Amino acid sequence: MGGNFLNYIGGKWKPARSGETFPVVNPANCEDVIAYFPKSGVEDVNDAVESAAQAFPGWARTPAPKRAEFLLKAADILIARKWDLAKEMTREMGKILKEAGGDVQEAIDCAQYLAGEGRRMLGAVTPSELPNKWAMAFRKPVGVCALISPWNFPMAIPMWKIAPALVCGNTVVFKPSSSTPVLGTLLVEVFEEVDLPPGVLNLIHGSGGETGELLIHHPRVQLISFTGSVETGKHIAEVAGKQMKKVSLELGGKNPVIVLDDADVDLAVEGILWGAYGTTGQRCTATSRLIVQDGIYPVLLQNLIQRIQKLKVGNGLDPTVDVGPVINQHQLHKIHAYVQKGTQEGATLRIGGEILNQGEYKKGNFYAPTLFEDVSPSMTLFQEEIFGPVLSVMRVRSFEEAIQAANAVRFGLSSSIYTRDLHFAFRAMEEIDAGITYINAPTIGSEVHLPFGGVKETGNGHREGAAWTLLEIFSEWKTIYVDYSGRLQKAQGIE
Ligand code: UN1
Repeated sequence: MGGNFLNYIGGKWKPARSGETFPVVNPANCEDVIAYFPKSGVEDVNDAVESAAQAFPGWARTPAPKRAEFLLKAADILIARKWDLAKEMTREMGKILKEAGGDVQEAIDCAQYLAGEGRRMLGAVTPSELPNKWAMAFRKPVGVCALISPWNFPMAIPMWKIAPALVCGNTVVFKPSSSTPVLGTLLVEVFEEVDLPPGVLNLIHGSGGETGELLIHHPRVQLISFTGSVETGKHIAEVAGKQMKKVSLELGGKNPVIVLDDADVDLAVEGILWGAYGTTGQRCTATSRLIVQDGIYPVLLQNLIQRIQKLKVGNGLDPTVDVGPVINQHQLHKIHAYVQKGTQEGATLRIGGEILNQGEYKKGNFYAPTLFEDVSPSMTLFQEEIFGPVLSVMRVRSFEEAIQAANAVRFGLSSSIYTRDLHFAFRAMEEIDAGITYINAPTIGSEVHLPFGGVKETGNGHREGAAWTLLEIFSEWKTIYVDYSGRLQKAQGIE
């Protein structure tokens, strides 16, 4: 690693036309500058979109099973390189090594799974209301897709978008987060190695505010798939709406775990720890609210706090570390501002609540795993996505009160309930307003072949993950009627 990285446009590696670059640093040691990346401007974006547009007709005509072969070959390379890539990911993004391995694995799973669509991509044949006439529908690609991915899953989320886009026959301009461009580049290099035709997958670096903005406005971009903040998502939806682009958004979460009196305490503690502090709380699916019934409250909180005290914060390459750094200084201070606001609003800070910047923590962006008690739905801590290792706890009397609290936010991504009572487990499945509900398991850990996404401000109605939901995003339906009667037949019974 090191030196200058480039954009990948039309099968060639190129700097930004302006020659300008930006650095990427290791969040566990900000003195470790990993590399410099092109700050792409309007000409670079135009070149990338143009190259995708030129490659589109040829790629759209390539048989889907052939397109899928590129995904399988890419998956094979990722398997061989899994732990090398994971190490680079820990250095660039901070998550602990075993989680980084999971991120690469999710990309592998996704590529393998979606390659199957190359031989499936089912359409529909259905009876016609008229004799001697066939009615059917098949899927066609959309066109040039702008894929804009976040930094928290630098390999999995790009693959969630690239694999379905490619297998459906679209061409792509991919802009990884400017915080994780190394991993974005390493992924594109894999597709170059398997000889994906030039122009089918283009890579462009730069910030969301500049490069991303140019990309979403480009008139030849027909589809935008974005994962990130609600605020940016709303802006993209507006831009896309005005230009009638297809748009798929995966946005924030404020994911609750409900623990009922009859729950297995140890199991719940394990799940809450993993959901709230795994990936340093930087998942859209992270557990950020804990809603606990009165009877189990004292023992659950006592056990949980004891376990939080033992979490080791540090560089994710150290195998004894549980919680890695926060992505950057901006996020670190944003987390701390939420924590200060929590105290001001009357929540009780039980553990953590501080930036760690002494000794071994001096050079990185580290935050102490934090837990607040006495949090109520009117507080900022309860409502806003913090994207850091901060868990807010609320005490409730009943299942009904727990559901009401769980639903009292503008997000609806993931959720969980710990109970041994089937009655309440099934009611939670139905009554929690979220795209995903886990029973006796944490809010994180979705599998690639099921719908992933949420309700309310978490998204705009699309789901990633499952092939059948992804195909709805990345393809268009074409309906065909074949009338072989040899005469004019009129539908709707018109004589
Ligand atoms: C995200 O946080 O944006 O369910 C994605 C999970 C992972 C995906 C998280 N499989 O936590």
